[in-house]
Amino acid sequence: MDIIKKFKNLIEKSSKIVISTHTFPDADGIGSQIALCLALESLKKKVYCVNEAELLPRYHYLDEDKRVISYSKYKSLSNRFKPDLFIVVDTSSLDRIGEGVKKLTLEAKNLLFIDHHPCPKELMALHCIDTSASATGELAGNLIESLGVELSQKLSLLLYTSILIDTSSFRYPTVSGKTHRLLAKFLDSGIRPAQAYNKIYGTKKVSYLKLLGKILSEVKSTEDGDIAWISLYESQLKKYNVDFEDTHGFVNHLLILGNLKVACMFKERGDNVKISFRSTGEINVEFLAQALGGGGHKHSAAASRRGAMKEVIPEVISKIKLILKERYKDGPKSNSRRR
Ligand SMILES: [Mn+2]
Repeated sequence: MDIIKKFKNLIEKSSKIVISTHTFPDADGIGSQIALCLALESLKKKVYCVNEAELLPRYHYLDEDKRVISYSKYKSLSNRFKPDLFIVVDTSSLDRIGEGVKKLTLEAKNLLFIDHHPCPKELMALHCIDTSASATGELAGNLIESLGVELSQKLSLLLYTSILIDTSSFRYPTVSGKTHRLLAKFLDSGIRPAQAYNKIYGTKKVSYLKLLGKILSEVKSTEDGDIAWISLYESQLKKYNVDFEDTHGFVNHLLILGNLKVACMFKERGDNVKISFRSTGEINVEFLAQALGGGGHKHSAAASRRGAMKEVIPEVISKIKLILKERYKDGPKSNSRRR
């Protein structure tokens, strides 16, 4: 396999490696980053995990050995080095890793993206990018195995969590037999699904549930049920004392609706509205997000729009209506979920 060859060649040539991920990292970015770090260290490589900012406390359990440091901490280290290889995981855009970390990449001899987000073919050819992978964690797991490194419990929990979070508990179309064969190896290491699941989803307070209840009780949908959406205001986060970062999964609750094609969540964030899109399969929400200046995957994407909620919501919903109308103008498609 081409990606594996590329990766092994680069690793063989490198002894000093820095690994980073995008800003506001999720468990896929962090899990893949730390798993790769531990695997490469077991091969006697010198490795630093450097992110633009420190990890949020909620992710500390993934980083027991405190391997991830902030850019400013790294700059203050006396034994920092010029890396032979700089690895960026879970994004293929240097604009997404933060200003400080971006500067660090210039010091490296080689740069490698390990990612599963859609990107130009040219970039894909030069890096370890596989858009068919369910998560960067799946890719990282394959690469780690190719190095002959054992999938220990520690590595397995990190990578299992990566895939769990990026597939919304293994429900997205990117989850394949290959994904599950890798997941089986993680379970064989001794980790248990509940162990990973509870750390990610089982840590909330009653106030969180009340906010979720409030948001879901105000769900809106088009008459035919093709589109459903929820909205979250900053004043509500304050009132219920919930962290913005904890609300990303709210939109997934809409996926239980029978006739649904596209689910959206609008989140007020200062002068911007963050929009999350989910598709139940037929509609490519990546295009939708791109049309609004964002991006993502076919089944899950996001964009950000300047303006007030009351302007952005109707604008975006009418765009989606147009897209659906165009797609279904010749009558319903035969592969429709409801039929
Ligand atoms: Mn990811």
